[in-house]
Amino acid sequence: MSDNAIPVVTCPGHIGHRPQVEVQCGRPIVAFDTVARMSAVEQALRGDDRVRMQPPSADLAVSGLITRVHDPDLVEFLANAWVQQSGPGDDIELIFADTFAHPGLHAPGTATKRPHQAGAFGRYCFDTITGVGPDTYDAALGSVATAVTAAAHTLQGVPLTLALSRPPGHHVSTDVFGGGCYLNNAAITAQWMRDHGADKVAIVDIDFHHGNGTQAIFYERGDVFYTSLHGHPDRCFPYFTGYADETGYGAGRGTTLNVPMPEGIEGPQYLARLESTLAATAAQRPDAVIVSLGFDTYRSDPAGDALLNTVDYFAVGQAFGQLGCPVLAILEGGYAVADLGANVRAWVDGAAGTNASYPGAVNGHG
Ligand code: SP5
Ligand code: ZN
Repeated sequence: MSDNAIPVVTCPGHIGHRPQVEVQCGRPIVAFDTVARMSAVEQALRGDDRVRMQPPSADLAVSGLITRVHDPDLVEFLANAWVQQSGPGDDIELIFADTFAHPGLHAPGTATKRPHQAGAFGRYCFDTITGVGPDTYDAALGSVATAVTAAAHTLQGVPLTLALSRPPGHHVSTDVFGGGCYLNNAAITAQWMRDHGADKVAIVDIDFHHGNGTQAIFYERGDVFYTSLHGHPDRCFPYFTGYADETGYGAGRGTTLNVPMPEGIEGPQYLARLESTLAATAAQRPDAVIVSLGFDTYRSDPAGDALLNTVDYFAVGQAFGQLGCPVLAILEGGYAVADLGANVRAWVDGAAGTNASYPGAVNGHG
């Protein structure tokens, strides 16, 4: 452990969030976002002497930060959902929506925010894969605290910091959650950095899925640049966002950049897209870059159809390490648990400029 160690902030509260099931296309399946994901990542980084692992700051007043980005009604729903909607004596372990506030459902001219308590889940959630259990909200709060604790290092100029946030966050907009996410860690953290001295923040989202929530939160703002590489919405969750013609609006015109990718993309083609995305990011001259760091672009990941190898994450990390501004990586998805730890370590090796030997790696370009 040295003075220029890489801060890695852990997320102790995540273990309370243990979804057993999610429903994909009407079929109940074993939930993707397991506790084991984070154990794999922690185990891969623990004992790495470049890294200084630390828990989130206990005194962080997270609730005030969250409503800088999220609608207080969404936060209140999440805080109370389990208690209000799980029946007494029920042996249910997770609650879901059964009716969604689809725009076509509302009588013409009426508010879209019908407050009916029984329908609240379908008002605030957009899918059937994001259940709420007894400790989900506390875990989500801890996940935010992890990211913001890490961001304090970034604001002090630390070149590389990691937040091992779980549950992930990038699918949550101002007032709608989904995609296995409950509170938008990256967006809340970007806002916190703006509130604490950063004039311009860029978010580079390399989770396999489009970060519809982060995009929506900053779509009409010029102070937070959002860019994403993701599976094309013509075939990939969350389907309705992430097209290349979504480029921002109003004051945010030109500060959203989407790069939808074809099925089966391999490392070299992926890295070429990443390089031009990062060039556009650097051209914004951000004070800091937040990486929404998902590993579901891995070739054996069950949630995506990209074909990256472990060595490619070394090259991806290198590209971020060469940006020339402080980088804060916040974990998002990544469900190939057996290789997740190695993939995270490869990314850290690349971003930290470690002279690791990765078979097949070419300096600077993987
Ligand atoms: C944070 C994160 O990575 N959330 C994304 C989770 C996406 N889960 C995939 C959902 C895909 C559903 N499509 C299944 C098609 C079978 N009919
Ligand atoms: Zn994802």
